[in-house]
Amino acid sequence: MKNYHVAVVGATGAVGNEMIKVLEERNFPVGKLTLLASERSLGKELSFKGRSLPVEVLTESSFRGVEIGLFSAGGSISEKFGPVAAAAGCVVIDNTNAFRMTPEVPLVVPEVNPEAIGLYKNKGIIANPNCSTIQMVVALKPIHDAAKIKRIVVSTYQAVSGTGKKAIEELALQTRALLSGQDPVTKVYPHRIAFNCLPQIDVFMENGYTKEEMKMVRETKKIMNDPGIAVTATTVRVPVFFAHSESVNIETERKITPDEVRKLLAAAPGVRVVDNPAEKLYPMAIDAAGQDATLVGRIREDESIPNGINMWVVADNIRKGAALNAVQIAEILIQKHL
Ligand code: NAP
Ligand code: 3JM
Repeated sequence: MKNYHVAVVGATGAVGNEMIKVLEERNFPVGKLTLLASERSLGKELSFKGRSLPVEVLTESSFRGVEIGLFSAGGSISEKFGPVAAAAGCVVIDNTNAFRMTPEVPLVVPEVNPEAIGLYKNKGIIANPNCSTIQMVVALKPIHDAAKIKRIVVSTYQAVSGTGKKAIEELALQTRALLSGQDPVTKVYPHRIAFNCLPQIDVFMENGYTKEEMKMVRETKKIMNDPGIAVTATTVRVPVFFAHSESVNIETERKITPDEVRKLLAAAPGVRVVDNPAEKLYPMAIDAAGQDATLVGRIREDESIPNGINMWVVADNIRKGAALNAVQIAEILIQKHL
């Protein structure tokens, strides 16, 4: 079996760290691993399969001989270095917002549209969707295939780890400060996040929505290959460290019962149904953290319309929402396309 030269761009970050872990756990055939970050990380070492590897500074010549590049160092880094890597013959799997809506670039969730991966040939780039979109479409694709979803109304409860290492630290420090009667310091978010909910993720756009909300709207249509699905989103940051939760309301063309939904989802790849109200069992962030599956529960009829379903969808935003999804794409890429 062939081994590949893989580079992780943003290796010292929350997502990059998890990428290294997932490559190791899934025994991805890595021949050589190149770890890239900024000058700030010069001298750092990270461990992979029991060996310590140096972190190198990202430059335009970092991609010589690299076959697969997993990018998670922010949109502007991907915009600049993604095409450079692709020109050097590396297939870029990009975790940022940089190329998701570029028509020639496939936007992939392996459980939903693995066939799109072949389009990597267009630009040498495959985009990984936003974390909140990924877990939602994993849960909705089987229902869309069975009953055709006409409209989605989603509200998210997103963990601070989605903002990166500094935000994880900010929630911990603010919580400790407040519990010790001290003033909390706010640096990463526009307001205090400890003991609070912020109805703003990413920047505001002209239509009054945030960019994160519009990512969910546009990415869902592209991944499901159905521009006709109506999607509206409210994205909220909550004081949770790991795993995003989502209240998802759908309206379908054909009527589908909660039991049918449970049956479909029980057989769906990447989904675990956790739905037993009598036993107080439902998906929770503390159970999804560290797991690969997208947990779905609280499945019930929306009694306010003829064909409606409500559900609660939870997944680890750093794993399925980012690192795991990217490595799953890489696995299909090497099995079917390289
Ligand atoms: P993070 O913990 O803040 O890590 C950022 C990483 O980027 C670090 O490794 C950092 O290196 C590196 N970096 C920053 N500026 C750089 C530069 N000029 N040159 C080279 N490397 C640079 O953030 P994170 O949570 O891992 O997220 C990173 C990115 O991944 C986000 O900006 C976002 O675009 C994407 N992301 C995607 C999803 C998704 O849903 N698919 C989820 C979360 C994040 P240093 O340590 O040297 O600073
Ligand atoms: C998740 O470029 C940046 O500052 C990154 C902002 C960011 C993104 C993004 O827009 O790529 C932080 C966290 C995402 C994402 O997955 O969309």
